Amino acid sequence: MRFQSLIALTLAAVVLAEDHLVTVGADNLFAFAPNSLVAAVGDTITFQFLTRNHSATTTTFVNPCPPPPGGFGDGGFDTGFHPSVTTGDAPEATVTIVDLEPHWVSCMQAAGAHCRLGMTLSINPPPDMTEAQFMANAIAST
Ligand SMILES: *[C@@H]1O[C@H](CO)[C@@H](O)[C@H](O)[C@H]1NC(C)=O
Ligand SMILES: [Cu+2]
Repeated sequence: MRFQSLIALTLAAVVLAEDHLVTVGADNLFAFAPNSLVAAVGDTITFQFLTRNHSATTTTFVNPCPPPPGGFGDGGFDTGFHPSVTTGDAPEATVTIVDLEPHWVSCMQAAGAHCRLGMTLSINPPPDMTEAQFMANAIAST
């Protein structure tokens, strides 16, 4: 009985953790898709790098560009650069969400040039800090 409960709990944990697929550079755009998502602790995000040579790197909401190498903040991340390939499967990088804080993501490429084109992704944005505002901050970054 106790053993069965343990198995049930383990299965529940496995089922509850969700992987969120985010494409990077689809249609050759400077964009993450989707560009906003809600993730739980233990969820993963798999970035699929489709074109050019991008990174997914956490940064600040107010002054996003360029994101710092290694990524900003506790629970932040940096996939590093992933050049796209012309044959075979697209490169992927998977990160695990470790808290429910907002995380603001952009691309480090070209000293922030991609970031300033509005290449942004919001993870767990609170109501008063929207993806639209984050993108506007990125475009206005110096
Ligand atoms: C990808 O971008 C990084 C950073 O600019 C650069 O160092 C690396 O050489 C690039 N890779 C390719 C294959 O272009
Ligand atoms: Cu980029």
